[in-house]
Amino acid sequence: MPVGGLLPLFSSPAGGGLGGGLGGGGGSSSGRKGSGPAAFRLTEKFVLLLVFSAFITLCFGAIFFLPDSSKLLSGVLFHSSPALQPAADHKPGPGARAEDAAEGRARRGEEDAPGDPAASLEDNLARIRENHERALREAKETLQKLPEEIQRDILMEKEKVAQDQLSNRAGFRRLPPVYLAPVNTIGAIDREPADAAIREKREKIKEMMKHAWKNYKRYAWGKNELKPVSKGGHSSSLFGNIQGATIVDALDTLFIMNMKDEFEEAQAWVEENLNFNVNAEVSVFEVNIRFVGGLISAYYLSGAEIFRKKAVELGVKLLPAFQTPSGIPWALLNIKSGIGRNWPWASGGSSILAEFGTLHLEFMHLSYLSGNPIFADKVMNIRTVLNNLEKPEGLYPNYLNPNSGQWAQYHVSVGGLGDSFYEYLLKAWLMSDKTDLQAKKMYFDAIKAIETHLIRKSRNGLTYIAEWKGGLLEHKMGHLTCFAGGMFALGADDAPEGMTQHYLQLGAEIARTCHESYNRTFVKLGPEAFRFDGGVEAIATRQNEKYYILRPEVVETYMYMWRLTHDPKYRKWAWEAVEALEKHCRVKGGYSGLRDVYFTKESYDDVQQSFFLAETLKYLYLIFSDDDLLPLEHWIFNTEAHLLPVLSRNLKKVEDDGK
Ligand code: DMJ
Repeated sequence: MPVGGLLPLFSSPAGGGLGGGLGGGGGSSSGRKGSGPAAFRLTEKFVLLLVFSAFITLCFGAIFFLPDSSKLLSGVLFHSSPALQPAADHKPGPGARAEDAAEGRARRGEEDAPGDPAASLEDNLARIRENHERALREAKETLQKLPEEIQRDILMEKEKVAQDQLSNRAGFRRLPPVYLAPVNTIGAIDREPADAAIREKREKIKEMMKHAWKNYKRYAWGKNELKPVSKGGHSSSLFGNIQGATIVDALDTLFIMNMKDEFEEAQAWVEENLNFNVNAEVSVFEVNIRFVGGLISAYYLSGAEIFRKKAVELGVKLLPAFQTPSGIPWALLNIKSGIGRNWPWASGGSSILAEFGTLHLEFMHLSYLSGNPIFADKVMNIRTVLNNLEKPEGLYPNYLNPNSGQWAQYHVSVGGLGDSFYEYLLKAWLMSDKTDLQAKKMYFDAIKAIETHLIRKSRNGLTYIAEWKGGLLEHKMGHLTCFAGGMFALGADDAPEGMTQHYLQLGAEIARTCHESYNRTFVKLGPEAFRFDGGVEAIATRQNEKYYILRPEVVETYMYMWRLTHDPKYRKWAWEAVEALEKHCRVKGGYSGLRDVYFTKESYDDVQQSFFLAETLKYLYLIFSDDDLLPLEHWIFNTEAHLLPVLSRNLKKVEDDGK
């Protein structure tokens, strides 16, 4: 219906009405400019009456057919949805930034309007028309849906409203008190190892950190990562245009290495520059493990409020990723619009096990740190979905459709796409102070199935973890999979009756295999993936699997094996890795990955990955430290090696004592 047809009803008898302003009614409407309703002929009045009653009918029809009529009422009649209105206490304080206020306005659909009442009336009309048309569209769509679909949409809409309210609430900016001491001092303060040779090695690793940091600072400060050969900034699409990944990833390593000045400059950068109010599509998983994890870790270690505030702020930004029918989050999220999607390459639009299964630890802490259970609810729902699903042979496939909540493809891996999901089950158990029995059961059930269906021994006795594709094995193990040695050993203590030694042994065997994958290369650093078929063992056979990108998983396993067994070979192997890194990856401008670990001449990939500072150097440093630096009973390492204290025994108790 042309809007111009309604104009006389809104015109003032004194003339100068809206017809000219809207100009959409054609000649007839402009011809009536200035005349009141009394001037209409009877037929005109009749037509107008008809048009008016049709409009009213449509509005009411739309109201009753829409899923959430209260929202429609506020949207159509009052054109302000409660979900999008700021809470009464959401006022920009004196220190509030201009962008915050502008963003608030944008979210409410406001513009910097001049004070012209006619123009604002026009705006109102345009909004009413827009709302009206949208309501009609939605009503039509609703009529075509099945009752279950309507039900599901209503639930999702309610969820969205709740989340929008949360994001807008000042509550997240006024965080509850958290009583840290003595949690943050347990083993976070460095002591020199007594043994001089070990001290020297540890000092060398600290020097490596200084080299990596100094060059990042010199050539790529504020960018996500460093290009150590071409000496510039490197930005991966994983973080959209959130910046500073290396700074946030490095914070806790700087802290535990007692690099005070560097930690302070990193903290200052976070205070002044770390900005999540950007139009960025990010990987929910990567941003969680590196940024949320890095900030939480820095908060617990240093006690500086800014880190908690930033972690919670970012956590809130990630919440819209969970707006799917099953609550299994999207892999990618635009943190400004809140629109999520999955990787285009992921089987049937699926979410990835290792991604949505690697949020648990950080989100449990976010709830603790914000005093809001929403984060924990989200990850506990993921847990419930996974626990309730039928598992093929007891295994967890890598792909799950967030719409149907069903597995999408029977591909199972303890390496890429699956890895840290298993790690987080175990660590959820440990981080809960061993109260999360469901996590414990799921973990031990899962690794039992993995052992039966994926773990094999090569002809020459190397234990490896293959990939499972619908019942068939691909005899390949990834560098990423090498973390599992440490995981098996870390969980061994709580294994079912009589299995502790078995899992410690399994950890040691995986460590040995991964060491072999390093030892069989020219540079003594391992390839991205190595195979146990076609007559080879622990060697990469495909060109595109021969690279090394400064990954930590092998030294991570050495760290756990060292801590849990004190077998000196783990320090020896770790030192071999240090020497190889120095010889082949160190360049003037930092550390670079290699394109081919079997090649005698280094071909650099020219990226200093942020996880090199977060993980690789941290694990190496810990191997040459005493066990009382970050004792494993108090600290859990997230999958990016960020530190999260065990929750209930430490924090809950401290919190209760503090009250
Ligand atoms: C890191 O970001 C994390 O360890 C993650 O779990 C896997 N990939 C990299 C390091 O290889």
